[in-house]
Parts: sequence; C-alpha cells; structure tokens
Amino acid sequence: MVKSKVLVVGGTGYIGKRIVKASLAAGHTTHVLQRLEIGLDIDKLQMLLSFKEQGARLVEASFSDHRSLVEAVKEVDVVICTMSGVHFRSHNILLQLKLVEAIKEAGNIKRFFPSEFGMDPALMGDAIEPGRVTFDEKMEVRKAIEEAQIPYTYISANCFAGYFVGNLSQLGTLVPPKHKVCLYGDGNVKVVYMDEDDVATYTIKSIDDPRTMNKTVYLRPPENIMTQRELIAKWEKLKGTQLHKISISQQDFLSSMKEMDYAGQVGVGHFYHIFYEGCLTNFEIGQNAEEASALYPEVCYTRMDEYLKRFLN
Ligand code: NDP
Ligand code: GO6
Repeated sequence: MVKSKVLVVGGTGYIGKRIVKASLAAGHTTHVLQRLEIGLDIDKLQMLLSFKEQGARLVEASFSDHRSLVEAVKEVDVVICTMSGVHFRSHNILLQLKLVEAIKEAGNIKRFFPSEFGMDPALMGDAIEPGRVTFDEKMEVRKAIEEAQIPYTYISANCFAGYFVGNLSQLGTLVPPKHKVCLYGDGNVKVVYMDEDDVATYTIKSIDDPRTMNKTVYLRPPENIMTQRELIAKWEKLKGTQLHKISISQQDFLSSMKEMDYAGQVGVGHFYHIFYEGCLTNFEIGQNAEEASALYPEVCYTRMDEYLKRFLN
C-alpha cells in the first residue's frame, strides 16, 4: 500500500494523540506540529517526545507565524487538524482559518481534515445558544476550505465514549452513576457511541481513499447505534444490578441551563440536540457522504458493552 505523509495539528490533544498513534500504526510518515507556545507545559512536551520515540517527526511552528505554518504544510500530503472545540469561551476552532491560509498558499495538500469529529455542523443550523457557536465556527472553516478549493474530508464522529458512555450519558461526570440515572425523556432516541481509538482508525483509513474526497464521513457502525436506555441496559447486565431511572422532560432539561456556567450551557444544548431531537440519527446518509464501517468493514470496532467493562470493579 502507498503510504502518505501526514501532519497532525493539535497532536497532544484528546483526539489528536489517538490520530498520531493511528497514523504511525498504519505506517504513514507522521509529522506532529510542535507549537512554540506550549512553553512550560511539561506534559505536552513529553508527549511530543514520546511521539518522536515512536517514529513521528516533530515540526516546530506557531499560529502567529504564517511562514512556519506554510513550511510545515509543504512537507506533507495530508493535514489533520484536531484543534479544541469551544471550551470556556476560547474559540480555537477559528484559528484554523490561519491553517487554511497556509494550506492554500502551500498548494500541495491532497487532503485536509479540519477539526470536526462531532455532530455534523451542516445539520445544526437551528441549534440553540450558546452551544451553536461550535457549529457556526466549524461552518465558517468549511466555507474557507471550499472557497480555497482545498480537497477535504469532514469526519462526523458522533458521541465520544469517554464523554458519553462511561457516564451512561450523564452530564457533569465521567463514571457510571451508582444508584440513579437520568433518562432524557423516555430514553428511546437513537444515538451513536464511538470509542475514540476507532474514531482515529477510521479517520486514518480515509486519508488516501478517493471515495472520501470532498465528502462527509459519518462514523455510524450499526452495533453502536442505540438508545440511552439500551446503553444503560448493557451496564446493568454487566453489573448484575438495576439502576433507578428518572425521566427528565425536555422543558426541565432545557431550563437546567440557567444555573450553569458557559461550558455547562454548551453541554446542555448539545445533549438536547442529541438525546431529545435525535440529530445524530434522524437523517439518511445521502449525497456527498459515506458511512465509515461500510467503507472499511475490516475494522473491528469496539462495542459499548466491551467499552463499559473498564468501569467494573
Ligand atoms: P483538546 O481540547 O484536547 O485540544 C486539542 C488541541 O488543540 C490541543 O492539544 C492544542 O494543540 C490545540 N490548541 C488549543 N488551544 C490552542 C491555541 N490557542 N492555539 C493553537 N492550538 C491550540 O481538543 P479535543 O480533542 O477535545 O477536540 C478536538 C475536536 O473534537 C473538536 O472539534 C471538538 O469539537 C471535537 N470533540 C468531539 C467530541 C465528541 O463527543 N464527538 C468530544 C470532544 C471533542 P497542541 O497539541 O499543539 O497543544
Ligand atoms: C462534546 C460534555 C460532557 C459537556 C459533539 C459537559 C462537539 C460535538 C457529539 O467537550 O458539549 O459531562 O458531538 O458536563 O460536535 C462536551 C461536548 C460534552 C465535551 C459537548 C462534543 C460532542 C463536542 C459533560 C459535560 C460528561
């Protein structure tokens, strides 16, 4: 198989580090951007050094130095950006416009993956404030990419297991509740849960695939499409005990936003679209789109009962 040269931007982040590992594991020449701004962040630096140990090449650059970005981009065929989403009002997603400028000037990139990896922002035109900012900004980046005629793939990765599965989709915790669990409405809306390592594997699979060129790739493997109730049942079966279920109405859930800080409000909005409106599954995968497990049936994706086992005592 022909190998690509890949640059990961945001490589020390939550999804970025998995993309770096998947790229190395697939045998691609893997460059990782080393931002000058990381300064004294010793964990980031040591992670970067461990990537180098595993075969990655570290490329120094800064978002405030256009030339450095152009030079970094010129050395590769594929750029994957995993810049952070809206956290605590820092709108990093729009910094990608600088990367788009550099890719446009370099003129050599065969495929660009902007930082998406969640809900499809093109379907979130009516999303509620303040969470909608994520989608608006991702759409602004898409517009710049398409205007510059940069070849792209948008990865719609649905619910990362770390944020949505260990906690049985509860807000404000990352571990399973012990006694009672909140159900969004009747808990019967279909969502999609994804192990983050599989998100990275499918992303890397798609980098040199003509079928994914200028398309959205939805990660929607059939056995990971399920309702919140079905996820809870898997946990109850593993544990051998039942949880007390409390249903939250749409109105009560939305009004819980009032008492929350900014990040909480973003979370409530996103959970509302996912668990009440069913925005991850209420459409067919159609024009200009593909489904990852159909494209790459050889990938043995992680099932959520398997994922949940790590939370057993
Ligand atoms: P992180 O918060 O882990 O941050 C990723 C990277 O962003 C950092 O490692 C850093 O790169 C870079 N970054 C942060 N601040 C700056 C800055 N000021 N200038 C330049 N780079 C910066 O991101 P996530 O992995 O959580 O998110 C990546 C994408 O995944 C987002 O689009 C997000 O919306 C999406 N997401 C989806 C989820 C889901 O359930 N589907 C869950 C969480 C996120 P460096 O390595 O250079 O330091
Ligand atoms: C994950 C979260 C979990 C928020 C997406 C608050 C963008 C997406 C599925 O960063 O706001 O407790 O699609 O208290 O397109 C955050 C966001 C989830 C994590 C959602 C996300 C998902 C971002 C919380 C919480 C577990």
